Order: sequence, then C-alpha cells, then structure tokens
Amino acid sequence: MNMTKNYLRITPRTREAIQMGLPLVALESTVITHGLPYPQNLRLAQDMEHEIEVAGAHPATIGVVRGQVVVGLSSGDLNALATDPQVRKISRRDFAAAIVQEANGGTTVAGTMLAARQAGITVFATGGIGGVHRGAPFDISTDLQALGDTPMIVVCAGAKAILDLPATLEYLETMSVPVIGYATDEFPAFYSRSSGLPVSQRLDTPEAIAAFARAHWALGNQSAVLVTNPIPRHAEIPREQVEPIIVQAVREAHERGLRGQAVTPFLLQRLGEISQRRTTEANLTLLRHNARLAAAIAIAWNNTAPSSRAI
Ligand code: PSU
Ligand code: MN
Repeated sequence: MNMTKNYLRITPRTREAIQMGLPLVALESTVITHGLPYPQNLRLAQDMEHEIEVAGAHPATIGVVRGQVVVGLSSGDLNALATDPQVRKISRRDFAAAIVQEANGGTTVAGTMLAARQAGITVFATGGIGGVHRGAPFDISTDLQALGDTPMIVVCAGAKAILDLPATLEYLETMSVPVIGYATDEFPAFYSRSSGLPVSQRLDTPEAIAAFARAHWALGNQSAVLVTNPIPRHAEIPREQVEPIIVQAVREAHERGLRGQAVTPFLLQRLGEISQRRTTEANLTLLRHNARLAAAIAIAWNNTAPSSRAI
C-alpha cells in the first residue's frame, strides 16, 4: 500500500513532526516549477513555508528530486526545482516515469495529494486547483479525480479563473467533494473574490472546518474537503477586468494548438505578460494567504483529539 522508502523520502524534520503528531501543512511544487517565473517562484516557496511556521505549524513542500519523491524539500532541493529548465510537471500518472528516469519534477495538486497521503499529512495548501478547461470539455484536470478519492483538507482560492468554473463545480459535486466557502457564500474565482456561483457550505472558523472534515470522513467518505479562501480584497482583480485577458489567453492557447499539461502554464504566463504582472502579484498574495489559513486549520485539526471523536 505504501510507496517503499526507495521511492518516497520523508526528510527528518518532517518525519519528526509527523511522529510527534504536530500540525503539518503539505505544499505543492508545480506552482514553483511551472506556475511562476524565477526568482519569484523560489521566494514564494520560502514565503509559504515561513507563513506556516509563523502560524505555528510545520510546512512540508513536496516534489520529485532526481527520481525520488520527497516530502519536506530542503532549501537546496527547492532551489534545484526552481531553476531546472528540464523540470517536469508531475501529476499522478507521471511519478513512475520521473522515478525511472531520475528526473526532477514539480508535483501538481493531484500529485502532491498522492504523496502527502502516503506520508500521513491531512492538510494541504495550494493556489488554485485545476478543473474543467474552457472550450475543451475533455481537458479535465486530474486534480478533480484526486479530490474525489483522497481524504484531505485542501485549501485554495477557488479554481483558476482560466477554467470553466460552473463545469468544475458540477464535477466536484459528482465526485462527492464538499466545497467550503471560508467566510463566504460564493465560490471564489482565484484572482477575484466572487464568481456568482454558490459553495456547498459556508464555514467561518478553522475549528468548524476541522469538525466538518471529521464528520465527512467518519461516515466513510473518501473524498477531500475543499476549502476555498477568497483572495484578500487589496490584491483582488475584479472579474470584469481579468475576464477579457483570460479570453484572449485562452484564444491564443487554442491558436497554438496547445494540449494537455502545457495549457495551464501557458495561460498563467500569458496572463502575467498581458496584465503586466498584476495577475502574478495576485497569485503570490493568495498563495501566502492560503498557507496561513491551512496552518490554522492544521492546528485546529490536531487540537481535536481523535479520542474525543464521536463517530
Ligand atoms: N495554482 C497556481 N499555479 C499553478 C497551479 C495551481 O497558482 O501552477 C498548478 C497546480 O499544481 C495544479 C495544476 O495542480 O496547475 C493544474 O494543472 P492541469 O490543469 O494541467 O491539471
Ligand atoms: Mn489538463
């Protein structure tokens, strides 16, 4: 059932935190390798870990280094992934290829969830999950499958606005994934706080989220609890401003015939160029914001002793 230790390496600091039952937050690395340019990507990775530590929890960034799946990347590892021009994007099906070819890779939401689960980590922070792409209804991110079959609390700022949000929400419903609005009734749209679409449940505190997750899993559900945390107001790009840029970038992706893994990184990069980095700045802010909330949820989760669980 577990990846053998040859494939999965939990670094000592992270292993100790797991063994001591301390609050942990997993972090993905595709945002480092394919989501942001160097050196912002490296700084962001360090900032997210710092936010989690300041909040009183332990970060464990996950990625693939020379064919080994690492839970709790060192700063040297982060630097290697942030600067490797050959670095791969690793979703669930890509692990084995990276392992046998001893490659470096950034793990997506789906890939990170797989490794975090093997390590026994319950809370995970990212920027925006993948979803159903616009105008390409068969391009559905594996992130949605992973959310459907991995019991984990995943904190995000909604699905990336480049996606078909109504279709993405329908898919999450099909996969039995509760979509929690953190202090909001609306599904946030990544760069914008609102989408006009409802969440399945609003919750206003980390403690309520921890209690919700316990109840969800106590009944035998295997799906994730998706917590959506709207981007802070000061960093928000209103929907009517970002939407035309997204339409343009999606059109360019179609014109270039981009497919598969290349689509999301292209769109994020083009949005940054067209908006003169405004979308990139918003992305950085929401990532740090999500790290903070995830740390609070990890602490709340740990404070609810399993012995006091009423199943
Ligand atoms: N959020 C960001 N930047 C990113 C991603 C999310 O702010 O780069 C990544 C995540 O790792 C997510 C992936 O899992 O994009 C989705 O890619 P795809 O649509 O190809 O499944
Ligand atoms: Mn895709």
